[in-house]
Amino acid sequence: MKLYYSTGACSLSPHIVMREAGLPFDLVLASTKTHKLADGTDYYGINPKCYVPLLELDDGQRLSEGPAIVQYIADQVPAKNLVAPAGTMERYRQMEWLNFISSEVHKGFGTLFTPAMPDEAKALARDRVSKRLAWVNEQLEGKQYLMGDSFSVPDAYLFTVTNWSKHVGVDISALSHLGAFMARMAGRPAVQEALKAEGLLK
Ligand SMILES: N[C@@H](CCC(=O)N[C@@H](CS)C(=O)NCC(=O)O)C(=O)O
Repeated sequence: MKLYYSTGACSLSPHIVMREAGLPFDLVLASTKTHKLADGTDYYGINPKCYVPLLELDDGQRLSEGPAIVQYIADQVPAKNLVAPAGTMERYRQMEWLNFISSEVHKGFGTLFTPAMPDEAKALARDRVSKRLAWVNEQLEGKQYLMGDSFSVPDAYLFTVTNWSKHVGVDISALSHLGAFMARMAGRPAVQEALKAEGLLK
């Protein structure tokens, strides 16, 4: 499989899950700034949605949308329990988290990363993201990961988006459970490998 990513972008989430899964894959840089691959190919021709992540399967099919991609990857290695079996309540809880992180947190951060966005809109987005993260912080009380004691795919996504806080002035220093979660995630070998591969960690 081939995973198209941009450094530190939301594609870090499927990148982490790939490494947690231990599956072989090629990591292909498709910078959101240039949208060119290393060989000059225009990435927009590969993904007309014009964003990362994109997963290319061995049969050539292409799957987009981070929440779908992480579930697909995790479903390839059921023994690793990266996602609950389809049809179980636990799986719906994980989908509930993935959707929440996507629509309520990820896209709020998106506004903050948009240079042309007026400061007033950014202030509103910062406030909203902070509220959402404060709620997540409460949910993490007494838990190691979003689903309890073990890692599952929404954790990779939460780690990825929360990691943006420091770049856009979202202060999470008072959110101790979220802070502990971030430290726990950062200590996972798969997360360290993914960060190193993207040049985000020495
Ligand atoms: N709905 C998509 C959104 C992906 C997305 O927002 N990707 C951003 C990086 S975090 C991107 O590639 N943006 C490039 C651009 O908008 O030009 C998903 O969940 O996978």
